[in-house]
Amino acid sequence: MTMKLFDLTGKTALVTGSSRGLGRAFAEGLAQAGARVVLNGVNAARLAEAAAEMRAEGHDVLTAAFDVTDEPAVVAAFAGFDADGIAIDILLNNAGIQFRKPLLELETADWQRVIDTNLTSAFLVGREAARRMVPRGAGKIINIGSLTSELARATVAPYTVAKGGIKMLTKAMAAEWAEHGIQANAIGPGYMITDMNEALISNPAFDAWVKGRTPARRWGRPEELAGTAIFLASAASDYVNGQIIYADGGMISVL
Ligand code: GCO
Repeated sequence: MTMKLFDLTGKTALVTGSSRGLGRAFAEGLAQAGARVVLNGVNAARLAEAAAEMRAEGHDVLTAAFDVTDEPAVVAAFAGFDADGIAIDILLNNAGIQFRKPLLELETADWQRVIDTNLTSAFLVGREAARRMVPRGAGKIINIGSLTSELARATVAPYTVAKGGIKMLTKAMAAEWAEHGIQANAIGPGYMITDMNEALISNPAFDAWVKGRTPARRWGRPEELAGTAIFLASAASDYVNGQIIYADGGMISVL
């Protein structure tokens, strides 16, 4: 019984921004739990490479190259899924960028680019997915937040605002879509070992700060987020809605 609860066999999961980094780790985890995975990104070549690697591991993988900030492209992508008979049962909104600069020096275009990529995309892709989940009376939406969904750090204001918005968008999705059998939740990763964080990891002072500020005294590994994603993507979370689960080594819980 227990394992059935976490079994994603027969389900199709779309993971945005999944050719590398956390998105790729989420895709691997959902595939290991039995899901067919649709990889997304803007670079078709990188997607094809990631798909080939995952197929070599025995996973059922499709690719869908589209820009999650481009509304016509998002609408067209889902029209393509419809035409191909692909029902997206699980949407994991992972796509995101980081841009570090003090607010006083921040260009509006850079602010907007981060908000568009990290927050508006979750609305655009979530809305298209939910338009198909509602009639089916079932669906799982997992938005990727951050420690900055709760706490601010200097020089990452647009990222922080977007991730705070992700937490509240998740609750808004739950408010409107839970009655249709859709569970919308979020994951808040801690400081993870990713390309996006390379500049921080290789900075001895920042590395020391993360290790001192995190009860687990270490950075997280992307694959350590997979279990939380599988839980939120599976029947095990059918009565969980509007939540954000932090997988952060305890950082958000301590001063
Ligand atoms: C930063 C980092 C963070 C982490 C993560 C923490 O510049 O502080 O990029 O934003 O990536 O979001 O949860």
